Amino acid sequence: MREIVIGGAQMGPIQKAESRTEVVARMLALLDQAAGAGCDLVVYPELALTTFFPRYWMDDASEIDAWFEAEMPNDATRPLFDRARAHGIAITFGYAEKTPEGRHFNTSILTDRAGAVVGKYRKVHLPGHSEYDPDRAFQHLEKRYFEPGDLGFPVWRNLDAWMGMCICNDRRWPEVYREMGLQGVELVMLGYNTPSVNSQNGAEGLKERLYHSELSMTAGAYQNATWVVGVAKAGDEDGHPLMAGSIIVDPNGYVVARAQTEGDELIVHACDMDACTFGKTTIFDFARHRRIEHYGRITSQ
Ligand code: CDT
Repeated sequence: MREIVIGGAQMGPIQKAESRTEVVARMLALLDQAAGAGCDLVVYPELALTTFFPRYWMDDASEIDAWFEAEMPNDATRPLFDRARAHGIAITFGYAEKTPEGRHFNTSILTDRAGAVVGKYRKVHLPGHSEYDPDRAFQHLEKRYFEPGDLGFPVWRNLDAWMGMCICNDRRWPEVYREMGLQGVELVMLGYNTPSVNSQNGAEGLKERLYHSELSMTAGAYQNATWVVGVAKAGDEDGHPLMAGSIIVDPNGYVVARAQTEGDELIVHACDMDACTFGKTTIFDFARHRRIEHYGRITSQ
């Protein structure tokens, strides 16, 4: 049995005025709790270091860049890497990345137990819009502040398992799981910031938002015989509610751990990576059963 005890570190709201240092202190508290629970790996949300700033219209480059990290780790996040190394816990978290060339990505990284970065992913599916939209109840300007990711969907060997990452809206796209599934992924980790209401359809309630999130992750898990860990940043950020619903999903598509609150909350499950083997060698043995001659439209349109 290849068991990895995974902690999903859901985070409650981060207000606009909250500093990186204050946020990292909360992440450290969750990490210590995870160490106490015997975790080997902790998954934090998308854009874990700040409020979900794409809801704010900005035009000034320096105002925008203030939300981005030019290096990782940096002074604010080094304590997180140091504490993770001290506990021997691998971590993954999301942040806004500004490259040395001045490019902007919605990024997540993965470390090993020694705190070394072993993987980086840049969000491919950027929802929302790039210009101010007066018809929306609130803005979702990811297409303004980020470029689509340029790294594809790699997987990495870490903690004796094949691990991959995606970010928030990516979780709704079956191609994302399949790209990693074709590389034998056993654990997909993702964070999200999902508004509790649809900015373009006020009738769509929280119940439906939570259902679609869970449906996407449970289907991705089952159809690729992989564990999926989805972790929210939730709660009310300066009057803007984000939904919770963090879950750990097994390779049969069953939810085995679920957050109960919209605050900082750790969910934990001992995940056996060998539980992926049955699905990968039977119904979802891709090499034997896929019929790619009929899938041309998926990449040509
Ligand atoms: N952060 C993120 O990708 N959120 C989206 C909201 C979509 S509404 C524009 C999500 O898919 O959850």
